[in-house]
Amino acid sequence: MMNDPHSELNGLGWSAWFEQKTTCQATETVARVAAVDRDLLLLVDQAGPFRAKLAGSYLHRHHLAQEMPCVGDWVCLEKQPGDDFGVVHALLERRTSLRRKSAGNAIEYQMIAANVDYVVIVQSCHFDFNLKRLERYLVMVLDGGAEPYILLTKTDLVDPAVLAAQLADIHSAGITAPVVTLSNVTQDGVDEFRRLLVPGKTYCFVGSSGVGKSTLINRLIGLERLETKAVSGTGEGRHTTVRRELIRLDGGALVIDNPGMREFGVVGAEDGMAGSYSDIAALASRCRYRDCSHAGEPGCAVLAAVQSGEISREHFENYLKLTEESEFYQMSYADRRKKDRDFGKYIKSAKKDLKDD
Ligand SMILES: Nc1nc2c(ncn2[C@@H]2O[C@H](COP(=O)(O)OP(=O)(O)OP(=O)(O)O)[C@@H](O)[C@H]2O)c(=O)[nH]1
Ligand SMILES: [Mg+2]
Ligand SMILES: [Zn+2]
Repeated sequence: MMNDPHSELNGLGWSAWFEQKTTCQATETVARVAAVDRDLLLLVDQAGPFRAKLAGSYLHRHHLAQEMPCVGDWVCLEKQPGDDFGVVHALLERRTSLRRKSAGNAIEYQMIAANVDYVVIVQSCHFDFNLKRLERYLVMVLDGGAEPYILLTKTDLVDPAVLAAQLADIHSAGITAPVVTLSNVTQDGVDEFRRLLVPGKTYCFVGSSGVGKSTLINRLIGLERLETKAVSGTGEGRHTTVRRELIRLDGGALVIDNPGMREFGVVGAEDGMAGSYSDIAALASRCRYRDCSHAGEPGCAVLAAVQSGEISREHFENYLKLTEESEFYQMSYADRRKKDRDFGKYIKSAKKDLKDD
């Protein structure tokens, strides 16, 4: 047995792997990043959660996005006894990373989360299911060294035959990652999913906005802790979650909620695509859902225009290809853009959830 002076952190995801990599000085302690707001951090250690900031010297020496702490990171910090505010001096090496290449930048990555054991790729079987997107997520997960789970939600909204066809699609694409299906409305499958969660392991939930990530995590917590979309119709639509955060469940597993990926259609207006696709952007503003993906939703003005021949199918498909790429590479763009809520207020509520009592 290896002597691990930090074993009291095991419940937060610590393991011998990190002990071997620790570069912390004797005067420093170790904690895990539960949430980040620029250079302000919410950390958690065996004593519970507390606030910290990044040392100025760290900011001087590190400039790439992936060098900044992200949710799930382990950090070395200095904290005076009795002090409830820490100063972070270093990041520990990451065992796994969930990250995306920044568009048009060869050396920079956008970090989604670090030291995640399992990434739960969530798609709703109602309108959101997309095999190509699923495959890109799988590549991202495997590239970062974590293990994937595929989770199809909203099974209450589709015919069992539709769900069966999606499962068959996944299977015939040669995807071997475990697939779980559930409904947050009927609770069908929720307990089965809960039983998969292993104490001390970290699960990161990713997927489009509105697929039910926060709703499920709330069920797992047993509290309406995370903000979810007000129940209105089927819930497809705009982003609700704006912050990545690490939450400990009663059963001992650690979960990270994420804001949804940017949706199709919004990207064009802001990313220089508006010029060549301004016709589609203009039509998109008349779709029933503000963040319509033009993939078959009711009241889609873009698809109607394709059907009537007002815009050519080829032009539309090129647009989809482009938006899908930018959507994928800019997952955190929307949440960066989103006005951040008061971090202090958030920390108060988060502190309750991370308390070890
Ligand atoms: N019918 C049905 N609705 C669901 C289900 N799960 C979630 N919803 C609804 O879908 C909407 C979106 O759920 P959220 O949990 O906020 O979705 P999210 O994935 O966290 O979305 P973002 O935070 O924007 O990324 C809400 O109105 C939920 O009530 C489900 O299994 N079935
Ligand atoms: Mg959410
Ligand atoms: Zn549309």
